[in-house]
Amino acid sequence: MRTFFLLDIDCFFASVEMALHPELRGKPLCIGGARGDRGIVSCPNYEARKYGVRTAMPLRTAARLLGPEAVFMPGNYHQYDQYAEKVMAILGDFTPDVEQVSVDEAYMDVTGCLHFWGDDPQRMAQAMKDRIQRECALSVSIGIAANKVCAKIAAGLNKPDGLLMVPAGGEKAFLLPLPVELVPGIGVKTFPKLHACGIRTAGEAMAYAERMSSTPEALSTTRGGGQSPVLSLCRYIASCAVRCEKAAVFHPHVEKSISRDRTFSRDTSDPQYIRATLYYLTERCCKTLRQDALTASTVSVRVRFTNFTTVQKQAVLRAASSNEEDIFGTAVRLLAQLLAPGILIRLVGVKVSNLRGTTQLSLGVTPEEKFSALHHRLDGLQSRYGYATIRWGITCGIAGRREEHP
Ligand code: TTP
Ligand code: MG
Ligand code: MG
Repeated sequence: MRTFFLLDIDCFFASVEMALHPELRGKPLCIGGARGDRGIVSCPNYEARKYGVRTAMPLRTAARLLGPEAVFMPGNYHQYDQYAEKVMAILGDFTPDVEQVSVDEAYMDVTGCLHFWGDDPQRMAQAMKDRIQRECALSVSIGIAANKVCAKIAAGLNKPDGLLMVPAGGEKAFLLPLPVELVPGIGVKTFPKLHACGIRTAGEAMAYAERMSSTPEALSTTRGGGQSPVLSLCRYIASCAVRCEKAAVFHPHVEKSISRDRTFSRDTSDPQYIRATLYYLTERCCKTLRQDALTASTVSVRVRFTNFTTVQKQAVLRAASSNEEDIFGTAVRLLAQLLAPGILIRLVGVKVSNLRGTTQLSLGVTPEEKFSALHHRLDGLQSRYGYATIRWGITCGIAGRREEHP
């Protein structure tokens, strides 16, 4: 039997802002843009959630629901990364088995460390929460269980500032009454299919899996036939009640892709401005690649028109790269294929994918290596003295506009 924790920071982006600006505490707060901007809310704090504001809601809808005393901020992603790193480092002091699965979330296998805490997982989790609160001024929620799925659900059930343990052996009783929407790993499009079969809770899914296990349909799967998506989902849910991860197999989290996009405050057809914005977004992707010692081999560009139609094109680079010269060179060619003169667009975005780690030693000899060395120097200067200290001329066209978040 093993013990897993899932820790998730409560309203992460907003919590960092409240940690940095304590005067914001107690007020509804939305991260994602200024009040009245056209973008969406990326993180509302819990005061804002009381008014029905949710992640991905348009900022303007949020402003209507919240009234004038609410605070809106574009967000400082560099700060959020730093806070996430600090929290993850604290987790590493408690257990070596930390698997970060998103910016503010990590699984831990604490089985081997529990004896330090009198074999009391809740004591260990409380100590973790206290230390994060003391050192980062952030509140987190922790779920504890014998498998990762139950730990994840438990962390979400008592947010914010939650600590919930599923007793070993109590996984089935814990899952039975929960709506299927709470089980992680099921796509949103599948819920209507479950509902159509009268399955709304995990318990109903388990009963369905059991009922169907002796039907001809299920038997056909044992002969290599297909299994209905509903049945396989119900079996997956049933497996969550008995699933005891034997050992933690942790892989360092490697992003599959990195993307940045920008919704303009006013639709535009200005090619220079769109190009400058695309460069700026490419630069942000490249900085992340360099920071994580990754290179990308595929670039894609996305454009959304005034009528919300979105088009996308992608291309493979001649060689994997993290340099703007290669990636923007390809991105701007793709952009040219997507734009038409005079046609207004509301969003432009760039994505790099097919990522892999850079293992080769750079000797600074080839032009690519020289560019790479230059970019690393610029990254260092910009992160130390600010983005505007030294910048490529092409981005001067967007300087001072709200689109820019260094
Ligand atoms: P979550 O942990 O999903 O959400 P949260 O921390 O804001 O709130 P909760 O208390 O429910 O955990 O995501 C972490 C951060 O990632 C969040 O603060 C903002 C960002 N995010 C997005 O930018 N877009 C998204 O669609 C989601 C879900 C999150
Ligand atoms: Mg969170
Ligand atoms: Mg999260």
